[in-house]
Parts: sequence; structure tokens; C-alpha cells
Amino acid sequence: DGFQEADIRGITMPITKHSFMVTRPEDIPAAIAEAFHVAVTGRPGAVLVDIPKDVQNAELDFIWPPSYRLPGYHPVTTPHSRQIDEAARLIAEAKRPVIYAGGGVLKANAHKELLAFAESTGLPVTTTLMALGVFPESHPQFLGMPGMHGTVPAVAALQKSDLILALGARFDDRVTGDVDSFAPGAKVIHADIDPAEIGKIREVNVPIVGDAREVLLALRRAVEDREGRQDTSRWTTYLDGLKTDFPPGFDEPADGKLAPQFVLQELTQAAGPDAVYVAGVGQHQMWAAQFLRFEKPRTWLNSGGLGTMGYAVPAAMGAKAAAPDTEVWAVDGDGCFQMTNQELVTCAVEGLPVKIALINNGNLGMVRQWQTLFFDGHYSHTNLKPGENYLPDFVGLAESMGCAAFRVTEKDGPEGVAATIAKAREINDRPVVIDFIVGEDAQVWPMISAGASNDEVQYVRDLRPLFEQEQSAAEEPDDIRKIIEEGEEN
Ligand SMILES: Cc1ncc(C[n+]2csc(CCOP(=O)(O)OP(=O)(O)O)c2C)c(N)n1
Ligand SMILES: [Mg+2]
Repeated sequence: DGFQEADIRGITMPITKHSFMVTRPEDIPAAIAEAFHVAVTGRPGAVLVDIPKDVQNAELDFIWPPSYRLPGYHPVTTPHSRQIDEAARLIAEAKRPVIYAGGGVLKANAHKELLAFAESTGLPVTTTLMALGVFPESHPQFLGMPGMHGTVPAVAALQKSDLILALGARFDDRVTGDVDSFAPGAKVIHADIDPAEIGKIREVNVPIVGDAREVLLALRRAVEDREGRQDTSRWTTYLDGLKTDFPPGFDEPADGKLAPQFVLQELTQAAGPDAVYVAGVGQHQMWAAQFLRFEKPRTWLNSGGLGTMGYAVPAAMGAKAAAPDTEVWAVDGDGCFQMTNQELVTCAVEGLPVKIALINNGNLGMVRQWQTLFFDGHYSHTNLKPGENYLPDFVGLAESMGCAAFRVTEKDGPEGVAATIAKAREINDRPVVIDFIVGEDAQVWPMISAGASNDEVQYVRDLRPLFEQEQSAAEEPDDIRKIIEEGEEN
């Protein structure tokens, strides 16, 4: 083909919602208009428009297209009333119902409707990694994030429920674990704007195709119109008990370095629920999801489904460009940061003063955690820190890119963490990077091993590798299982 010519439509086909190839200049306006329409309607997604160089260089009489030419593209947003009635009936009959809200609720801007529905019905709420912030964490009905690194109450609520109301969620394997043993006693109402998601992983009792806002509005009316609901107070008491028994927590790192979770607690305390937080992928991402406090929608940007390292700095840049008056914090790992930190030059040059909290454990920590737990501590290709040297010197690197930069270690003490975050918050004329040196063996708990059943949630908070402490590790899950199983009697 020609110089730099490639089949870009073909290459991007699996990662775009739709794509257009424009071969005539007069088709450009329609292609752009239709591309935006497709991108933001139905299930939102990226659309690619390929405009060859000769078409770009041509001249045309600009005419805005009077209508879209998108035969076959008619996303259904209004849920079917019969399905809504059937869902309301199941909700009325359920003794152990739970809401499983996913990123689709956030994308539909349905947070107000979710809150109103939850308060009207009293149903407990779990929100996935992609949905954090769509329901206020401080709300008494909130149970946390389910799944591999979810809270014990959220995991147990799904696992022991008799009715899951899935909204804009897709039963990801990071939520279900082993699908065959996931929530064995639960009926499922599955509402999604994308019919392809419904019943894809888990058999469904009531499928609902529709926009999450419209679904929640209609469901609330239908539930309120019905008389006679099961008493769910024992279920609520059981879940409240789990919240008390299994609060988020962590141990101080054995190597005496700062606890990464503590850094995040200090950050969320200082920057508050109005800041926008983004994260890379790895342990720091999970700690951010667990320890930052999300009270408002769209305050958390995160690469969930794909888990692409390197996401944080560009995402922070985008957030700051979109909302210049909002404080934007990227929580990034030392591995992820090495993939895209050069974008900080653009941030410095373009006046986008983002703030980066580097959770520097000297390792590809999430992979190291699996090596600790499942590969007998064979630490292969995960150490980013030759000897005691932290390389690169992230402070020097950040300064060279036009950022202010600080390093915080255990020598600065807990006060040093808060003081440096405060200093960073004062600097708004350039990006800021704080290099927090944290323990290399801090682990993400709770954890359900990949492919294991959600009954096997481990609430171990010990920092020693698991193989050194098999005894205590083996005891804990049993206790949890017992406590969780009590829910079945309810
Ligand atoms: C582009 C890409 N490569 C590899 C992975 C696999 N992976 C997931 S987490 C992780 C380690 C990330 O290290 P770091 O950024 O230091 O975060 P930490 O886990 O230490 O907090 C790796 C290699 C990935 N998700 N994305
Ligand atoms: Mg790391």
C-alpha cells in the first residue's frame, strides 16, 4: 500500500463500537455527525472515522446532514413494561435482594435515580470497580465493591442473595470468580442497554433492555405500586453485622516502610470527595478503590475491564482539560508510571496542573503478590529496584519535565505524608509528582483467588508471604465461611 497506509479500520474493528471510511469529501460532515451520534448513544463507545489524505485535502460545499443514515441502529432505551412488572414481583418476593450496579449506571447518569430507588426499596447496594461513586459510600445501604478484591459484605451479599438486581453490570470474572458456584441461590434481574450483555455469563430470570435511568424510574414506580413485600430486616441485620466484623483495614509493612493504604487515606482526607481521582493498574489501583472515599459520580476514572497499565497520567490530563477547576489526582504505580509519564511534559506545557501520587513499591506489585501467593515467592521479572536503588529517580525525572516533585519515605513519618500532600495541593501552576516510597510486600486484601469460588474470600491481612503462614491463612477463610453461611439461614 501507500506510504504509511494501513487497514486501520480492520485493525481497530474489535476495539471500536463502529467505524467509517470516507472516500468522498462531501461525505465528511455526515460521517462526523453520525460518528458522534453512535459514540454517545446506546452503550457508549469509541468510533473511528478514517479520512484518507486526498479526501482531507479536497474542497467541498459544507452541508450539515439533515438526518443520520444509520439503518439498523436503534438502541432501545425504554424498558418493556411487562419485564418491569415481572422484576417488581421478584423484588417483592425476595428475602435477600441486592443491587449490583456497574459502570453502565454511571454512564447513564442514573446516580440520582439509583439513590431514590435504593432508599425507596431499602435494597443494599454494591458498586463495581467501574461504578465507584455512583452511590455514596457513606450511605448506610452501601456495602462496597464486590469481587476479587471486594469487601466481605459486598462479596457475601451477592453470594448469599436470593435476588440480584444487575444494572449496567456484566458479571465480569473479577466479580463472579468461578461462575458455576457464584450466587447459587440467586434469581437474576439483568438490566442493560446492550442486549448482548444480558445472559452472556449468568442465566437470567428477568431480562430488561433499557437505559439505566429509565429502568430505575420505571422499577421504582412498579415496586411502589405493589403491595406486600417480604420482610428483609434479617438480611439487612446480617449484612450490617458483616460490615462491622470486616471493616477495611491493613497492617503496617514488615519492612518498616510507609503503608500504601495509609497514604491513600491521607490523600482522600485532604483532597476530599470533590476531587477527581484516576488510577493505573495494579495493587495501587485496588488500594485506591478500597481506601479513597467516593461520594459522587464521575470522581473516579479507571481502566477496569482491560486493565491497561499507563492509563493514569493521560486520564488525569484528560480530566484536568475537561474540568480545569477540579483538583485531579492520579494514583499511579512505579511500573505504570514508566509507561506514560512523558505525558507530563504536555501537562506542563499546556498548563494542566495534575497531581500524581506515586505508590512506589519498587515492584510490579500486583504480579509480585501473585508470585508470593501462588508461585512460592519466585520473584521473576517484577523487581524494578536494583538493590536499594530506586530507578529511575522519579523526583529528578518529574522536575526535568517541568513538574514540582517531592519524595516521602518512612523517615518523614506519618506527618510527612500529610504535609507533602498539603504542599502539593498548594501548587497549581505546574504538575506535581509525589514519590511515596512504600513497603514492597504490602498486599491487597481481601482476595478471592482467580477462578476460585466467591465462598473462598480470604480476609488475611498479614504481610508475610502466605506460604510462611499457612496455618493462620487456612483458619481465617473458614471463619469467614461460617459467618457468611449464617446468612443462608436468614
Ligand atoms: C500494559 C499492561 N502490561 C502488563 C499488565 C499486567 N500487570 C497488571 S498489574 C501489573 C503491575 C503494575 O505495577 P505497578 O504499576 O508498579 O503497580 P503496583 O501493582 O506495584 O501497585 C502488571 C505488570 C497490564 N495490566 N497492562
Ligand atoms: Mg509498583
